This record gives sequence, structure tokens and C-alpha cells, in this order.
Amino acid sequence: MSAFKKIVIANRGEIALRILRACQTMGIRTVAVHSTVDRNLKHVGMADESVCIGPAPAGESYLNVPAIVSAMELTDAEAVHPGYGFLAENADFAERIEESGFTFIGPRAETIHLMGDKVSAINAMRKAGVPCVPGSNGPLDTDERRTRRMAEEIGYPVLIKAAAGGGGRGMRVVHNPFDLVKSIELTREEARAGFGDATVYMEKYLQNPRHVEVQVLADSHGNAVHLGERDCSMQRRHQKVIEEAPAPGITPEQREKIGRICTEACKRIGYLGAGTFEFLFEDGEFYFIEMNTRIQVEHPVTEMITGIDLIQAQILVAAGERLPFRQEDIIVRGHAVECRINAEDPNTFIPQPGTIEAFHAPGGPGVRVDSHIYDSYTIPPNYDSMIGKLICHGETREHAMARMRVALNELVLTGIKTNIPLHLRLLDDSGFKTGGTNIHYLEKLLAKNG
Ligand code: MV4
Repeated sequence: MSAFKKIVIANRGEIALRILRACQTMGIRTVAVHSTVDRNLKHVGMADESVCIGPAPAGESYLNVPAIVSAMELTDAEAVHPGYGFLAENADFAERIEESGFTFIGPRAETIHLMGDKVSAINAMRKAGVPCVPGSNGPLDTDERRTRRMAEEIGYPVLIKAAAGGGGRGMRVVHNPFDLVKSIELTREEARAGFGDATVYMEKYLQNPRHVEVQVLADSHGNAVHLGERDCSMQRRHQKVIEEAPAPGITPEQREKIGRICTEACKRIGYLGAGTFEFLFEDGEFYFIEMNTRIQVEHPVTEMITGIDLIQAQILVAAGERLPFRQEDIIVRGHAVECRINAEDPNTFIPQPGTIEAFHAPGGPGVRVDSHIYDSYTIPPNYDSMIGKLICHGETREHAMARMRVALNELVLTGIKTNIPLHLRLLDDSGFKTGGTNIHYLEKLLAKNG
């Protein structure tokens, strides 16, 4: 099995290591591209070749498109895996890679562009039969009377969102008609300053939804499958803390229905690769909000319940191969939970880079550690504070949580502060134990208990 002979891994940390492991399993040679402060990353030492692409600031290294293209030429690589973050959802990068005669491991540049604009993403999905939040169905114009009528019809509270936003950036809730025009203008200004695009749209503001997302995979032969859903509601300031799959309370019938809607939409738009349909889930209904055209941080919980290697599947379909399984081959088994381990103060959430003194990974049945850290590794201050993920699978949700508690207690990580104490607290929290808490749960819990 060798879809490609050599792949450049255009990322760092745990996801770069995860991609490297998939490549090695497939017999594909690897090139690590890294910044000057990242020479000691675990995957850099393990890769067949490595190329330094610039200094510590990501803008000059991990976002340095000419340097990455040069590294591909220099090493005679055929494809690039962007991981998540950095250039993963940059349509210009994907286009540039394809123009240079290489393969971008991900969707077509046109698809990334379509999904990057949230208004065009929602319109494409609505046309493809995906249920969306009641809203403006397009950009807001300057017709104040029309906008007012629209908000009345949708019903307050409404949410003004930037088309170029996403992931929680550029949104404003409007509770009454008196604040409407002012709020639209403020959001427009933020959007113009932040994204260089003042386009905004309106949606009904769902007050207590859960964040449930559907994982899909599609090949270039018109096949698409879904791998069930994940619940990512346990978050703080748009940073996910714990994710799980399946989502508590979703029945197999609901899963199959929303999954089929997503796969049909994939076929309709000619989607290629791995993708995630983000939904808000409230009162038993799914409402599409955004599509992510990348592999996500939380992909392991889906891998644990389906047994499918999502990175391997991404590489295969990028090479033009057919998906090696059909929908009926994908069976959700048991439950999986992921705790993101951050190098941060567990109370203030302030990042705490530094040198790891000792690291002992937990183990045993159903326990997976996706992390690049090792004894005496120094975490640079220049990047995200996530240093790894602990993922546990069990026959039931309770079983997975029991394994997670054991694994978190077994894990030894000294020399730096981490959010492990927060995870242990959450595992003992009655709301979390019951399952199905909404997107506001963690922030309210922290406000109450500190
Ligand atoms: C919403 C919403 C309520 N109603 N849209 C935030 C991130 C971006 N992906 C979309 N977001 C939201 N959109 C409507 N119509 C609430 C949020 C939201 C949220 C969504 C998912 C996960 C965490 C969140 C935290 C705050 C707000």
C-alpha cells in the first residue's frame, strides 16, 4: 500500500506526530518542516528528512507558503498534509500546492473557499438539504426597514455573525429592536478590521444548544460516508476542553438521518477528504452552522468508536483511491472521551510553557495518548498550549469515563502546570456525569466554583 511515496507534514506537535505515524504505517516516507525553535519536536527526530522553514513566529515558518513549497521541491515530495490550524483551511495555500504540481491532502481549494465564507457555506448546505438555523439566508444589506422586518420574523434574540468569521470570532447577540442597527454596525466594523470583509448575516440566536458535529469522509469517485457524531459542548471561550463520541442521547435513528443528510450534501458539492459538519443541537433538532474542511483535534474519539484511521483515509482519498469501506461497514461501538491536555494554569487558564521534568504516559485497554512530549522537552511559548490528548474508549459512557479517571490519575507530568486538575474535577461533576450538557455549562460552572 503506497498512495504516495513521500509526504511533507506542514504542522507541529501532536498532530504532526499523528500524521507521521499514519505515513509510517502506510510505508510513506516523511518530511518534517519546522521552525528554528522546533528542532527538538519528537516527529522531527522520527521523520525521514527535516527542513527548517523559518523562525519561531508562525507567520514566518508554519504559515510561510513559499518555504513549504520549496521544501517540497527540495525533498521531491508529492503531497502535503496540513494537519489542523495554520494552513489547513487556507484555500490560497491549497491552490498554490496544486498549481505547483503537488497534492494538497484535503478538499479542493474551491471547497475550502466555499466553506470559508459562512454565508456561502450555509447557502450551499441549505440547497443540499442540510437543516440550517432560521436566518437571513444571505448577507445583510443597508435596507434598515427590511433588516428590522427580518429580525421580527426570525424573532429576538438574533445573532449577527461575520461571514468571514467562524469559530466564535465576530458575533454579537441582539436582544431587542433598539440595539439592532447599532449591533450590526459594530459587528460590521469588527469584521472589516479583523477579516478585511465587512459582510455580516443574521441568525436566530439559540440560547442553550449543544455543539454536535458529524464526521464525514469522501473520495473522488462520488462516494461519501459518515462516521457518526461527536459532542464538543464542554468548552470555554471557544476552546474545547473535553469531547466525546457518540453524543449522549442521540439515537441510532437520529445518527443515521443526520449522517445521511451530510453524506448526500458531500456528494452534491463534490466534497473530497475528511470534513466536519458543525451543528447546534437544541430540543432534538440539528441546525447547521459551519463546515470544517480539515482533520480536527478531536478526531480520535471517532477513530476509537469506529476503528477507522481517519488520517490514513485522508491520504488514500487524496491519492485518488476509493474509500476502503462503505457506510454499512461503519459500526459505532462503545463510547470514547478525549481530554485535551494544555500546558496552562488550571485556575487562570494562562499558558505555562516550560520544560517537562518527567512524563509517564498511562496505558491499558482502551487508553490512547496522542502527544509529542517527552522527558526534558521544552514547550516553546510561540504556539498553542495544547501538549497532548488523552483518549479513552469503553463499552459504555460510564466505562469510558472510569478509564479516563484511572488514566488521568496514572499520568505523571511534572515541571509544568497543566489543566489535568480541571479534567479530574469535571469527571466528578454531576452534570457532566449525566451527559448532554450545553455549550454554556463549563463557563457557568467555573463562574460558580472558580
Ligand atoms: C450560534 C450560537 C447560537 N445561535 N449560532 C460560536 C462559534 C461558531 N462556530 C458559532 N457559534 C455559535 N453560533 C446561533 N444561531 C452559539 C454559538 C456559540 C457556540 C457554538 C459552538 C460551541 C461553543 C459556542 C460558544 C458560544 C456560542
